[in-house]
Amino acid sequence: MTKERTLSIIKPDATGKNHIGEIISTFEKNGLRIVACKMTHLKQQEAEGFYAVHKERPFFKDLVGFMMTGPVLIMVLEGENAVAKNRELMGATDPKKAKVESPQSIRARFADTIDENAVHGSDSLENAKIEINYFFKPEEICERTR
Ligand code: IDP
Ligand code: MG
Repeated sequence: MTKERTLSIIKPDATGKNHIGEIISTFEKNGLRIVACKMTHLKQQEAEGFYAVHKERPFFKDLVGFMMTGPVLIMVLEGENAVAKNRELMGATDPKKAKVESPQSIRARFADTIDENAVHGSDSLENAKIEINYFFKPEEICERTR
């Protein structure tokens, strides 16, 4: 087991439905700790840059548009196997699948459609580092002192 950091975003559908607390609570109850956090309304350039890996996908424009429909909560989560743990807690990309596979997952509980699915989570340790650097300066990440 190794301590890792991963990037989580609570997307505009979930912030709009007032589910921030329940989502964070899910992370904390499952061994993930928030070590950096900011609430922001993404600008087009920020959203496009963040999802650049998906720029050839047919849903890219809609995804970027959706991510700007309201505030997002961007967090760095830390814990043992944080990348995989967060993906497990999130559930499948399509909430309909998540509801069948993992009814207690965040997407099963708080999302209904594949395009508005409550949370983002880094999919590998390598991408976690890139995504954390995209949104946070090193000094914005709080080391645990007690
Ligand atoms: P992930 O968020 O589970 O890692 P990705 O395949 O990386 O899923 O897709 C990024 C985001 O793009 C998804 O979370 C979802 O918001 C959106 N998305 C993915 N596939 C579709 C689709 O088929 N239609 C519409 N939106 C999609
Ligand atoms: Mg992804």
